[in-house]
Amino acid sequence: MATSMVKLMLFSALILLSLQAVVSVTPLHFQHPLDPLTKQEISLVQTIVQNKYPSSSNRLSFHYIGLDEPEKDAILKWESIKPTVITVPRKALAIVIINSQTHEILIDLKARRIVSDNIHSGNGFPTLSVDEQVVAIELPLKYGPFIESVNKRGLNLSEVVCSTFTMGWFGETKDRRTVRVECFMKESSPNIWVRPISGLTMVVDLELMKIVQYHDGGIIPVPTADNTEYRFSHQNPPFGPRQHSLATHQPQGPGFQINGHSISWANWKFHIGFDPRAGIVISLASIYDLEKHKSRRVLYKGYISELFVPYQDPTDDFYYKTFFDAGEFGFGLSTVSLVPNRDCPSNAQFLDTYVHAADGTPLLIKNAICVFEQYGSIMWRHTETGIPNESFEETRTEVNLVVRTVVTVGNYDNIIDWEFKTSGSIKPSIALSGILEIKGVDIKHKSEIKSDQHGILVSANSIGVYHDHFYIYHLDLDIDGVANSFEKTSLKTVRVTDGSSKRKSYWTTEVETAKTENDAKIILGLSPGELSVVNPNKKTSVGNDVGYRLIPAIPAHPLLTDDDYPQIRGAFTNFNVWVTPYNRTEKWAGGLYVDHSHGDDTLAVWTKKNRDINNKDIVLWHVVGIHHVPAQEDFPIMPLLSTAFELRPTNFFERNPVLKTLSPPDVQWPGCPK
Ligand SMILES: *[C@@H]1O[C@H](CO)[C@@H](O)[C@H](O)[C@H]1NC(C)=O
Ligand SMILES: *[C@@H]1O[C@H](CO)[C@@H](O)[C@H](O)[C@H]1NC(C)=O
Ligand SMILES: *[C@@H]1O[C@H](CO)[C@@H](O)[C@H](O)[C@H]1NC(C)=O
Ligand SMILES: [Cu+2]
Repeated sequence: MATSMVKLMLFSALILLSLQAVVSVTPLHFQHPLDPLTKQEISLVQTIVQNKYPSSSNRLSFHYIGLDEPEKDAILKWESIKPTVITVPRKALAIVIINSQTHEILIDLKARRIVSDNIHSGNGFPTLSVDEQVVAIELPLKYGPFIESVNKRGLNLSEVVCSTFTMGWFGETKDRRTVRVECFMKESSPNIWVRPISGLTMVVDLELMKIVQYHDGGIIPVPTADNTEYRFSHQNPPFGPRQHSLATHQPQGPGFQINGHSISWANWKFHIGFDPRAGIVISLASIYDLEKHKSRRVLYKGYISELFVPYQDPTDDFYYKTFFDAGEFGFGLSTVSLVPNRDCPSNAQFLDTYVHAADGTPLLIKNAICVFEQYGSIMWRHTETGIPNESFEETRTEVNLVVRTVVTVGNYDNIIDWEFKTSGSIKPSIALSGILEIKGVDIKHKSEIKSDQHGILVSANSIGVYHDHFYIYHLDLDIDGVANSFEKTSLKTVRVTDGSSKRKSYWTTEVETAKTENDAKIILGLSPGELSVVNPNKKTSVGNDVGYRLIPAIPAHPLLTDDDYPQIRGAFTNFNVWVTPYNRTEKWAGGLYVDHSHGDDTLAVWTKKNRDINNKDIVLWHVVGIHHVPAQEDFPIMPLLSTAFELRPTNFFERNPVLKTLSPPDVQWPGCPK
């Protein structure tokens, strides 16, 4: 009886879950002005552009179709007056290559008309489309000189798989939309990335869609397929270690509600947007203050603006590998479906989303985002042993909310989490998995290495090339209001020289408020201190400015020289922290057109204006980096490597905001005696 009851409950929970999924894809809810474009809206963009530029007489491909975000003022007004009273413009931006020219087409979705249509004339090209890459990777298989190279190596052409790689920019003045194509051997293992056919240079012109440059630098053995398999169904025993199930059982159901793309959970409310380029976008995050009886804004908008991955091998095969994954390939376009029970725990709920194909057709990404609660550590505790005969303990369980997506760009998988804590912290984290980019070499053992191989021999004939992963977060914090300041609190040693203490030294703090952008360019390192965004117009009852502190990720600094082309393009990595005044168009830290970019539209360039940031609407940028010296454990597939930072309230609340929190009720497992 009890079990069938449980089954019934589970069954209805499943129905609820699937209903939730349906709700998320059909616009039954009231549309939020920050909601990602719907399937219908993407189709509308496609139709409007095709009507102006009929495909019978024009060659067009869509490289971006996304929400043209309303001005912040409009959103804030909408939010305060409530949705039914005020309408916010609903516009889409389409970046379309029409007859080899890049158009920025702004479309009013309500009026169903083109607002503006401008041709981009600066440097750089839009995000690549998946469709053109699919065509480009087929070209070598029909290209005589390549077939000859394959035959010369005794390889089977039917087992060759190719992939596209953006070319970067190395000072050329004449630019064409080109990509490099490299090929790999499939054969008995699907792990193509560790089996490159090295030594070939192939360049495809994407406008002409043909191979325009080819060079065979000589035969280098393709690494063996042995021990490169990672699919469970194709592996051989022994298996292990064994893992035991760990179900999260939520007898009262989930503690969060999803309404369209708006989430409410515990004391938090926020909106989940999605962009073909940025992927997941967290907006309008506010926390309810139990004492002030109101919701207080923390984050207006947060997302990953760019990911820069420069490889550190200067030779012909690799020098150009200086990727900008968000701008060149699109984090949204590269978002993959999450696997229930594996990528996200069994209590997760999923959101679907739409992106677009090169012809403008909407494409569904099922289970693109998951939301779930998980146990954290202890929220707070104390065991009191100091009161005679009255020892006791008070302890609170921490349950956090996680929003997760996975972005797979070629060989690498980026696990992107936004974790919310009831204590007021937001903890964004990045974790990497997937497969190393391997360079084939004629070396089977370390003892044969005579010169710098620019990486680590992770397997016979396989160099895992040195590289970095630099993510830059755009964090438009609005701490209890829009006007904020950026503060650096330095911890300084003070020497006692006047004999007033038995101590010879102590430390104290020194606070500086950044006046302009230059004051806020921070290289994190040895000098201890705290970085915070405060609202100088709002004070706590004892007079502190309300604020949020950045507890940064382990700092990573670029090692390339400032005059090196990739570093000019990726100059947003020059500092770990930057602050800019809010500007709706300054979204992409590496520039809007980052493929073949010249670095003339980066965060480093914008901030040269050294604008005023004191008591203004400001945006915090944080670079989260990983220097990757590969190791054998990263082969043939890499266990998660992660880094995180925290945005933590600092004098934002009057006291511990979870002082009166309720721990979750103890779980009585069905069928278990009490
Ligand atoms: C080449 O690969 C194809 C497809 O896997 C296979 O059918 C064929 O037998 C292979 N040819 C040789 C010569 O091994
Ligand atoms: C604590 O308990 C012990 C034993 O029950 C008793 O002897 C002692 O007087 C108590 N101390 C106080 C401060 O109450
Ligand atoms: C916003 O940023 C763009 C790009 O940096 C700049 O051209 C424009 O002048 C800025 N607008 C304002 C109001 O500062
Ligand atoms: Cu790496």
